[in-house]
Amino acid sequence: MAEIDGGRIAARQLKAAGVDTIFGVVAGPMIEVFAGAQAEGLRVVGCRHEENAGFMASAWGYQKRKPGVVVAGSGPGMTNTVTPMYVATASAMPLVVLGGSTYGAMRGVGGFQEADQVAFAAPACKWTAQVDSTQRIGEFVHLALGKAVSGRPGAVYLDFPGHLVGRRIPEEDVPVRRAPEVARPHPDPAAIDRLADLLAEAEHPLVLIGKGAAWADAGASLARLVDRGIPYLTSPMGRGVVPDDNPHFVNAARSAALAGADAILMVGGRFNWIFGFGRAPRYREDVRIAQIDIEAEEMTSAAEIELAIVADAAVAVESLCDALEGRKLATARSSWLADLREQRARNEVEIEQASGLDSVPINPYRLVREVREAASRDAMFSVDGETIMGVCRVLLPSYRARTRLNAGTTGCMGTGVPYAIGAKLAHPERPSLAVLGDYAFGAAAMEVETCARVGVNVVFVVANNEGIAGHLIQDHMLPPDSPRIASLLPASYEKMIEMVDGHAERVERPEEIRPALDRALAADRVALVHVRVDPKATRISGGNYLQ
Ligand SMILES: Cc1ncc(C[n+]2csc(CCOP(=O)(O)OP(=O)(O)O)c2C)c(N)n1
Repeated sequence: MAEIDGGRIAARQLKAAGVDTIFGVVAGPMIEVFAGAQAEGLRVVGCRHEENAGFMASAWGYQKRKPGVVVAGSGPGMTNTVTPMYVATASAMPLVVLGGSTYGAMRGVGGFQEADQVAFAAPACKWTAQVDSTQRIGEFVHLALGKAVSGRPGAVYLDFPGHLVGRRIPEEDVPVRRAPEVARPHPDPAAIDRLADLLAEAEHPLVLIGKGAAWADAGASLARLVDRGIPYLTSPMGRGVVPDDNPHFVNAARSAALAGADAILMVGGRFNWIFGFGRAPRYREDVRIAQIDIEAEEMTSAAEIELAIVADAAVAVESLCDALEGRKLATARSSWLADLREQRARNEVEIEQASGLDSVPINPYRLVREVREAASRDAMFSVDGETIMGVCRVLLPSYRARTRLNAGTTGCMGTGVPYAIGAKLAHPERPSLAVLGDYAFGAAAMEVETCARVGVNVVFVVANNEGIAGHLIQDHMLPPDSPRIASLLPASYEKMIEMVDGHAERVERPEEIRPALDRALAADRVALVHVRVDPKATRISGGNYLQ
């Protein structure tokens, strides 16, 4: 009778769920899972650190609308995945970590790499479990995959005691489970009518778009809604759900929009720090707030929500558009939209001016303008760093849902490199650019070797301002004459790509940026454009770098 080991059982279940790529660092006791994945025809991306594997898988899953899967070895291999699990849950990205743990007979007596891994994972995850037999591995993997994408996506952790992974059992004892087709939750029609009244009667309505709308692919419905004449703002990763060149997009007049709105509809976002908690002083005291979210628990937050609709964002917004069809909106009689457009134009003047500077060392606004002009509309951007992320926020557009990845809800540096790799593996046909500070690049730089080895042609753009936020923290926030702890060497980062025979560019002058970017985008291999930018340059506008 044919036998099968626990690793192969896990791999079969992954394949049945449509997962064709997994990430990880090969280690015991999960060798059989990696081997099983290869035997089942899955692509195994061997990474240089489990944390990076976790971020790559999160980005891959977010792009594919499937669970991203990481396989990690026991002890420190698994604990290295805790940060990506926390980030994935906070940023609503679907991530499944399969972690090997110490063998049963060694538990409690100082087994090799023994750790309470489920306890490490628990606060970072929406669900955790430990496999209890080889027979049930497929079932547990099925559960883990489903939990990661159900409702609001997030991280789940499944623990594999080592002795269960390598054990062989008769093949016919192993059923493969099929993922359910989950219909999109529809909204209550009466609530949609109330929401239509709320927006139709408001003089200063505003729509807020979060990455839940990106996940739900609500772009077409949202465009139909805002095109009725309603301005909208997005969260950083909600960019592109409605293309940024929509005339109702007012992120550049964000403070004025939040402060002036009398009725707000939040779609797939949260009233956390990114949206100023949805209350005064950034909002009007008397603002009326409605919210559409897939999670009922989201409706109890810092903000006072008047009307909460638990539903899929795309379906709910489409129903709302139908309910508004043929109705006149009170805002059409006000100057609300025109005023915000004027404010937007005023705010953009200084930024556009900075982006035209041809000073040496290069101003970061000039760099990002060149990136904007070199990239195609379908480009995917991963942005990571402090100053550079703030500059990208105001200058770099997005035109499609889920093409913008950044440090997210947790503000996690070190995501940019792996996110760009995960996105490229999900959509090899689209350009994937990572625009990174020198610290942010360094946090995961060794993954350039993964790119070269696996054949992932990401373009890394490193804005090197010689430190954490350039010299800002060192010179203005630390005591004068203190050791330069926030500074970094002006290292030759292009050499890190030469090391793996990638395409390397070093740029010192503004006129060199565009040709270097064009060559990097055309190179048929991983590429890095190292740009020396002014360490003294800071962001122009106020607000947090993520907002
Ligand atoms: C994991 C993590 N560690 C530390 C921080 C604190 N932090 C915020 S921005 C930043 C680095 C910014 O420097 P860089 O990436 O060079 O970009 P720049 O601001 O210079 O453009 C750090 C370390 C963080 N947000 N996340």
